[in-house]
Amino acid sequence: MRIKTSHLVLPIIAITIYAAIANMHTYGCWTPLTITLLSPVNTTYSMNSVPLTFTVNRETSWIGYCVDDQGTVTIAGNITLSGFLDGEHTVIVYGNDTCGIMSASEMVHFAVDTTPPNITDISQEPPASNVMPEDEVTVTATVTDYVSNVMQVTLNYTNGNGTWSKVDMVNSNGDKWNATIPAFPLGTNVTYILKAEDAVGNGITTEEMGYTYKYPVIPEFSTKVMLSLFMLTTPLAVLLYKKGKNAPSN
Ligand SMILES: [Ca+2]
Repeated sequence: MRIKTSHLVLPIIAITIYAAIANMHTYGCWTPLTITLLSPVNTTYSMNSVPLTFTVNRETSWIGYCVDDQGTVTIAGNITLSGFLDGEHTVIVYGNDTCGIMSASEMVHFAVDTTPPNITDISQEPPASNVMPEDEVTVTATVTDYVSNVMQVTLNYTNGNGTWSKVDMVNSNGDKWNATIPAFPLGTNVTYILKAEDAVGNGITTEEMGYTYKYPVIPEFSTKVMLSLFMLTTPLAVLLYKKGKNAPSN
């Protein structure tokens, strides 16, 4: 009996499907490849390197990762991702199972913040040249931070006796922070430093920025005496000037 080619089509298809099913069964292809990212997580890191850690539920033939949509990089397993700039980032891990089916982890969003806050516009009231014994001194500064928020700003001051006092500065208006140094006796030389810290622990002091703030406590009468002298001498000077102007010239 002669077998027509058309009679072979169905058996071949059946055998192919059976082989494929057997192969899928042998290699567990019925179970989808699941990639679970353990690190990084959705948070802000204070270092520019982050561990890339993940698990898979079955054998893989290929694994790769993609950071910030910058292309896929092949890896053999967990690694450390490095060289991140401060800011927001994403990462996703891809994998092929032994049946050649690709899966992907969930995309993880995270941030990197390695920079301490910026302290600017530091001022005090009364000014450093005019602090008298009864004066409390209010110190004001602008403090900002890139990526994470300003967590804490402190004012540290000393009267030169070797000990430092610390007071938390209050966020009064936008990026403005202020705190008060108590009054000190006449002749005291006060030194103060501001320290700021962001939400992930990056800190800086005004001393580290190269700024030192000092003021002496001066006598209370000095300004009043100066003012009285000014009020007394000014009319006298005007009078002498007018007299000189009106005097007949020789
Ligand atoms: Ca920061």
